[in-house]
Amino acid sequence: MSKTSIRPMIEVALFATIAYILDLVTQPMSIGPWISLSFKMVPIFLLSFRWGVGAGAMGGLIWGLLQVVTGQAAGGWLTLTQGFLEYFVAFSLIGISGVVKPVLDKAIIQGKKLKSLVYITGGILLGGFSRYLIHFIAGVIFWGSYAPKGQSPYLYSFIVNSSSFLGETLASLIVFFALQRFLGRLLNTEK
Ligand code: 218
Repeated sequence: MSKTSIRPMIEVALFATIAYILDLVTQPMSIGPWISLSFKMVPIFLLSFRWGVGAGAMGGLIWGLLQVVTGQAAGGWLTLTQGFLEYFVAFSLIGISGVVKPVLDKAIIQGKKLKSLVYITGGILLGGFSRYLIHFIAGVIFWGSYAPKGQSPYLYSFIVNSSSFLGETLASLIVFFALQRFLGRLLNTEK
């Protein structure tokens, strides 16, 4: 049996809490009529890139759980199935971004800057897309009645969720690109 070491566990708790607090205290930054940047997924991506899929998924799950137990999810919680999908499954799926960790580590060790950024971009897009695919599906099934008169639930859910998807993943990409000089130290878990 393999034992989970203490360090990633502490970081999961810390970064999930930071994501929750960022969500509470920051306003999305509007960059046009359709997209607002929102940086709150960054801590979960950091977890995924530092420790891999399992830690990222655990961090996302705890972030979702924190929103639910503190009542922050109330407005987005319609039914048990929908709430479970959108707060537990969707947020855990952000951790999929960690699949790039092995190749990312290699690229960073070899000092290949462009390659590192390509893997980070791939991880962020994959994690963000996986999460928002769930929100899109839940939007069609559970939020269709909120669509403007005459608009199909598919189009409505696509408009709402693709705009949030873009705002959140774009913001995360900007942060990681801005921090590229420090990636080696940010993602090094050895010391
Ligand atoms: C069309 C539509 N409206 C609302 C929701 C609910 N939703 C969307 C995105 C993210 C989250 C989690 C909280 O940030 C929620 C609950 C939807 N899926 N579709």
